[in-house]
Parts: sequence; C-alpha cells; structure tokens
Amino acid sequence: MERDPLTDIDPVESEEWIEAINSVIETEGVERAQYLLQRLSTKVTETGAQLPYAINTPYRNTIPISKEARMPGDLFMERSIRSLIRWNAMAMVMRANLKDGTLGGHISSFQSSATLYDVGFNYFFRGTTEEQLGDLIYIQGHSAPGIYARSFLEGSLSEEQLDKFRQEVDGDGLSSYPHPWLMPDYWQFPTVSMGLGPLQAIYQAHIMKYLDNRGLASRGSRKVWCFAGDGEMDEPESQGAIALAGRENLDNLIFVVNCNLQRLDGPVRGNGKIIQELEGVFRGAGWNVIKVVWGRQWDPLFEKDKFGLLQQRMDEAVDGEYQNYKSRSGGYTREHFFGKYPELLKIVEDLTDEDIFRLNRGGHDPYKVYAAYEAATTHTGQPTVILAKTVKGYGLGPAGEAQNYTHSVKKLDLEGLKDFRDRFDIPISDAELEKVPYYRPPEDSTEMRYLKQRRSSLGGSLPRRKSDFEALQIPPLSMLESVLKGTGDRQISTTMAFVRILSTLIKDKQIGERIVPIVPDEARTFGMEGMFRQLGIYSSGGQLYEPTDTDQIMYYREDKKGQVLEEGINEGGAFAAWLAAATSYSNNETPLIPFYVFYSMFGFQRIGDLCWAAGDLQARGFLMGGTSGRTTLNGEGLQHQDGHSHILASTVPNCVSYDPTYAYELAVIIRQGLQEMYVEKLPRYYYITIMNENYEQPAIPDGVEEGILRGMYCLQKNAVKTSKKVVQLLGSGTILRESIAASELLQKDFGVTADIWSVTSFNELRREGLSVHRWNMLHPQEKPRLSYVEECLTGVSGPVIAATDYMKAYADQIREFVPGLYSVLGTDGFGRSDTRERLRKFFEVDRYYITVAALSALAQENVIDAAQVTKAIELYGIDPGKPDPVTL
Ligand SMILES: Cc1ncc(C[n+]2csc(CCOP(=O)(O)OP(=O)(O)O)c2C)c(N)n1
Ligand SMILES: [Mg+2]
Repeated sequence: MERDPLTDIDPVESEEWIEAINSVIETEGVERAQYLLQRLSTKVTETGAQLPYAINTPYRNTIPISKEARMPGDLFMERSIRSLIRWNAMAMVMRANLKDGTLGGHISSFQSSATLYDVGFNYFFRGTTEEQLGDLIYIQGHSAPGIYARSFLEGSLSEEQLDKFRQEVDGDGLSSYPHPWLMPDYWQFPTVSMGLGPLQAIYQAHIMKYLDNRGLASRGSRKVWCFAGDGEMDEPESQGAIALAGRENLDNLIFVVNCNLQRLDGPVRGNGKIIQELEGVFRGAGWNVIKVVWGRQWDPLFEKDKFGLLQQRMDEAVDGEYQNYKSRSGGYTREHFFGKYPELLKIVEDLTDEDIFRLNRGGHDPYKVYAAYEAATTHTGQPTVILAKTVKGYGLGPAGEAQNYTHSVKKLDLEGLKDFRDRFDIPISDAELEKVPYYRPPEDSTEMRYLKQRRSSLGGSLPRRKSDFEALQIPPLSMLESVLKGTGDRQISTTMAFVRILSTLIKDKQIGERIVPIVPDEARTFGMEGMFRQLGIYSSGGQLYEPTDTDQIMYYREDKKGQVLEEGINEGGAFAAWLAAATSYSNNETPLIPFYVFYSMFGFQRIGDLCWAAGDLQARGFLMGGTSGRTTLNGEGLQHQDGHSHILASTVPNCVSYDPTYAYELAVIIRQGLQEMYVEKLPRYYYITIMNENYEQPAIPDGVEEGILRGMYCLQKNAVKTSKKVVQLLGSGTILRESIAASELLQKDFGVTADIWSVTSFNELRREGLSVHRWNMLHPQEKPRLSYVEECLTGVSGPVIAATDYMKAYADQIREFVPGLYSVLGTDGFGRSDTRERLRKFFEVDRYYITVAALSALAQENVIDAAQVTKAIELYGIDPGKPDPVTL
C-alpha cells in the first residue's frame, strides 16, 4: 500500500528541522527562513517530488498579529455608527415590503459585509479632490441597501428617498442594485449580474495604468476596489481575467471577496473550503493573497495552542461545518468543533457557550480588516485579494443567521426586530418597532460628527458619479475626404475603409491620442497590423525581446506607451477594456474614443450581458463588428457567420447600430457618432458592421448624409410615372449590391423598373417608426405624423422588397411602416462554408431571388401575370423544390 507522504514517520527528526528553522527565524529573520525554504523546495522538486500544498497556507490569517497595522480610530464609535447603518439598511428593505410585499430586496448579504465596507469608508476609499481623482469601488450588487443606508446617515440621501427603494417609475426612487443609468450621479458600476464586477474592475485597473503610461491621466495612488461574493467567484467572468491582473502587476487593484460561505441556495463549498480554494487560484495567478479568517477573539486561543492542534482542527473542518457553528450555537460548536480533541476542549473550558458563539470571524473584526486593507493598499508589484471570512445574515439570529434560506430573508418578525435592535443597541422603543423607523442621530451628535469628519478627510461622500465632461473638438467630415471621394476602379472592403478612417482620426491633433484601437487577437484579420508599428501595442513591461519580424515594416512592436490594446483571445476581456475606455470620460475625467474591432459573431452573442451593462454605464465608443454577414464571411462556416448581431444589438436601448454598404456611408456614420457622443454628449454607443468583401467604393452622392444617418436613402431613382411595372428594392450591407444587380435583371429580362434604397439601419428605422406611431396613438385628434419610412416610401410606386445578409427578422422590423406590399429576404438558418455566390443562392438572397421576389410581389398586385414569375424561376435555374435553408 502506498504511504501518505504527509504521514510523520520520524517525529524526532521532524522536530529537529522545526527547531532549526525556528532558530533561523529568531536569529536571522523571516526573510532568511523564506530564502532557505525556497532553496530547499527547488532542491526537492529536482527529484520529481511534488510539493502539494506549496500554493496554500494553513487556514489562518495571513497577517500575523505582530505585523497587523493598528486601526487608529474609535472602535466603539464606529461600531455604533455601523450598527445604525445595519439597522437602516434592514429597515429600508422591510419598509418597501411592508408597503407592497412584492418589491423584494436583500438583508443578509450586507449584514455579512458591513464591516468590510465600513472600514473602507472610514479609512481607505478616497473621493475625488483637487489633488487626485478618487478611488473606484465596485460594490456587490445586493449589498446596495447598506450603501444607501450610509449615504442616508452622511446626509446625501433623504428618508423620502430611502422610502422609494425599488420604486423607480416616478424617476426619483432608489434602484434595486447599482445602476448608473437610473442613478447617474451616484452609482458608477453595474455589478449585480454576477461576475461582471470583477471582470470590469480588472480592466479598469488595467486601463488606469494604460492612461498613466501614455501620459493621458495620472494614476497617482488611486485604487480600484472590487467587492464580490464568494458564490460569485464561481462565474467564469470573475476568475477569467485574474491572470491578466497578475501578469500586468496591477497593484492598483484590490479584490475583497466576502466569504460568508453561502450563496443563494446553500453553501458555496460545503465539502471544502472556499477561502483555501480561492487562495490557491489567486496565488497561482500571481496575486498577493491576504486571508482574514479569524477575528481577534481567537487570538488568545491560538496563543494557548502550543502543538498546532487548533490550527489542525481549523484545517480539517469544512465550510458546511463552519456554517453550522454559526447557524446553531456555541454549545454545538464546543461539542463538534472543539470536542473532536480533548486538548481543544480544555482550551475553551473557561468560555461560556455564548463566548464561544462570539468567537468572531475575521471579516467582522474591524481591526483585522483594517490591517488587511492597510497591507493591501501599501503592497506594490501585485494585485491583492482579501479573502474575508464572514457570516451570512450576521446579526439576524434565529431569523436567518447562516441559514440556507438566509439570502431570501426580506423581513423580520417583531421578535426578530427586537433581537436585532438589542444586539446592535439601536435606540428605538418597543412601541415604535413595528413601523421599523429609520434612525439618524441629531446632526450635532458625536456619531454624526465623527462620520462626517471621516468622510470629509477622505474627499467626501461616496459613491459619486460624474456624468459631465469637456466636449471634444471633432474634425469636420471633410477630413475623411479620401474615403468620401470613392476608390474609382479599385476594389476595397468596408473594413479596409474603416482602417483608413481610423488612421486618419488617429492623426488628428485634437482627438488622435484619445483613440483607443482594441483587438482580441484579430488585427491581422482586419488589416490593422500596420498599427502595430505605427502606434505600438500597449505593454506595461515594454518589449523585452526582439520580435522575429523586426526586418518588416509592420513588425510586432510592444511598447509601454503603445496605443493599441491587443487583449489576446479574450472577447470578454477586450470588451471590458473597451468599457473602461468608453467610461473614462467619467472615471478618469479623460474622454477616450475606443474602437473595439472583433468578429461580429463573437460580439453581442458571446458577451451580450456586458453589452447590456455598457448601456447602463453610458459607455461612449464604437463597436466594430468585422467580417459581418452570414454569406459575406463565406469560408468560415457555421460558428463564424453572423446573421443576427444586429438583432441582438437592437435589444440594447441606447446602442445605435448600422450596417453600411459603402465607405462613404461608414465615414458619415463614424463622424456622426463622434459628434453625438463627444460633442452633444448623448449617452449612447455605436455598433457598426464592416465587411471583408471587396468592391468599388463610389463617391458620396449629394445630399445623402441625412438619409444615411436616419437609416435609409434613395440611391437610384429609376422609376418613371408612366409605368406600373415598378418596384422598390431595399438592401443593406453587401446585399445591397445584389439588389442593384437584381434591378438590372428586372429591367433587362422583364421590363420592370426598380428604385434602389440603401438601408443603413433597419434598427434605427424601427425605433423612429415606433416612436412616431406611439405619438399618433396618444394624440388621436392631431394630424398624424409620418414615420421616416413612410415619408420615404409614400408616393413611390410598387411593392417593396428588402434583402439583407441577416435574418429576415432584421428587415421585417419596419413592416408596420411600409405602405403596401412588403417582402423580405434574409439569411435564416445555420451558416456553412462555400463561395459567396453559392451561399447567397443557398440562403436565397442573391440577385436572382431578389428578382423573383420582386416579380412575385408584382404578380400578387396583379401588375404582371404569375407566369412571369415561373418564367423567372426557370430562367435563373431556381429549384422550387429546394429545401428551406432554415431547416437545414
Ligand atoms: C449572473 C447572475 N446569476 C444569478 C444571479 C442571482 N443571484 C443574486 S445574488 C446570488 C447569490 C450570491 O451569492 P454570493 O456571491 O456568495 O453573495 P452573498 O450574498 O453571499 O454575499 C445569486 C445567485 C445574479 N444576480 N447574476
Ligand atoms: Mg456568499
């Protein structure tokens, strides 16, 4: 049988080693001991031996008592203020539910993290001052009531506002969770979709360093704090980017993981220990890990623990048991935790069961938390994660402390309220209790003065969000002259045109340095590799090697001052970098103009929740969906061909999206985006698809700018009044060119004339149309207004046929506004690889299908005979028995 390598087969020898290392520590110090152990471990691993626990430390506080920084303030004063915050947080949730039992809310998460926030607010979180921009704090979403409660005490929220928790329809309520869209002067970061906070925070710290290295905004000693739940750490987004933080030495980043051992349904790791697991993961990623496991009530017990038995017991017990110790009682803990070893029972023989129950966890001990924060904020060269052990529903007692159902507790009964009040010494009488009143001490009380003094010394009340910024000077459209004038015979794609536009903007004296090109390892795909050398790829470490392609003009140049963000194959991360850049106008008081360029299939579909958060955040910037269109990106097949990103984009209320065909359209749209976002400061972002199909780019026709921006304009007016054989062909993206080709077939083969419309955005057309129709509905006696689509198509003759490289639902959106017959062609179904021509035939969006669809519509209107449609089907070799592509 194999022997457990950790069994001690020679205790005497072990003791000698321990004595030896002890003497090194005593005579030469900890550093020397560390060095020797390092050497030993290197030596031992040479033999192939595994050091299984190298990455974990025992289940104890990382900072020994001797190294704890001492909290300078008034512990008792802070406890009483914190108790009021606890009470008011609980009261606001309860009062909302007393009004209407359906509003919901959370009590127990904040009760577990109250000390973690409080120590931060009292000593560490700095607001923006003349000298320095403030710290950025990502607050755990469902702890929002506690943050509101503090703002109430600090005087920045009123009792009336607290009473409007979760009642936002009138516009002055408090949002359930942090939502900058709904409270734009208060909340900075949407975090409640679990995992998005940690991911955003990492890239926030990354962009902060980027700005500093590029000399655009000084970082000073600013910090990004991110509070997250231990359950939340299971989200791939939470942990997915921690290696970047380690690699980039983001010492401006501090994670605080509230390890209350529970998530919504039950324990996070009943059979293991979440703190130990996270320690290993973060340490492996190069983080400074600070565990705050035990509060100071335990310190004397450790002193009595001469043989490490208490430590051993702590290492043995699993989180499911630790939860029991807090959900049951001191007596239970004595029996089940200490009782396992008689020696441990002796250690606690002088303690009552109540004393045992009060043995506090590190995250509830302001001294331990302070020491951890102090160590984190002064640590250099690495990001820090603080793993703070807490109790979910702390203080709720029998009403829900550490119970599996704790997360969902929304109210306490009278007994529960009494217990809570007594436990935290809240000065509210029995008679008043039932109404659950808020409590705010008089303005001149010592508590209030203390609270305000603490915050004013740290730069004022937080959270606080800055909405406004200094408008940028955007160059006129004529700056993009070279793109507007067309390419003559030369064929280029809109992607290539985009790269030209971007290069031109980057050269602009006013805004050039603010442009941030971002790519997830796809620069070459989009022909952007020229920017590598020209602008440099941002790398905090510069370039420590000579790239293999230094002899090339476009070599891979990494630079500390590089402008391009090359985030690797990491769409979520690259988007989070875009988000940080797109909100830099607020968080760094430095507006940036980020362009994130990606495979359009891996945009909204892959990271849709972040795109949604971008709307909430009022991100300003451009998303460029490259290689767009189900048939345009032809060879790549099912997983790459995007036929629906515009539909997904349309779900974000403040995302403006376009599918332009021509380079000049793209130029007009980008210029307008700059104008709207950075001059008019409209809270929106742009999604624009670009393609890789090469064709001649015409010069901009006169007077089309407004139509391009509103969503459609007439590209070719061919119809003559005398003929009834007229159709209106609408096309977007590359498929517009098929519509143009169809118009030629219609004329040549069937004597039908077609007007051609370039539709740059069905999404924008629909939005405008819906809003006009809504107005008409609500103003029944006024002259009805016309939607823009109606304006364009009223008075022109013939049925309307739209074709795009997207699902039919995309063009179908404007049906309500199209006067007369409307047919839509699109690319429903899974993509597949083949030539563009064959794919367009397969998806039935090519010129022949458009022609047949147009003839079919004319036949339905009795303008031509149905036999003409049959003739076209035969003439173009279309198989009427062909299976519907959506089924394949
Ligand atoms: C992406 C996502 N999935 C699910 C939820 C629903 N949800 C809200 S809180 C919560 C449990 C959170 O547990 P934890 O992260 O440990 O935080 P705690 O309340 O324990 O501090 C869940 C599942 C959510 N908000 N976001
Ligand atoms: Mg938890």
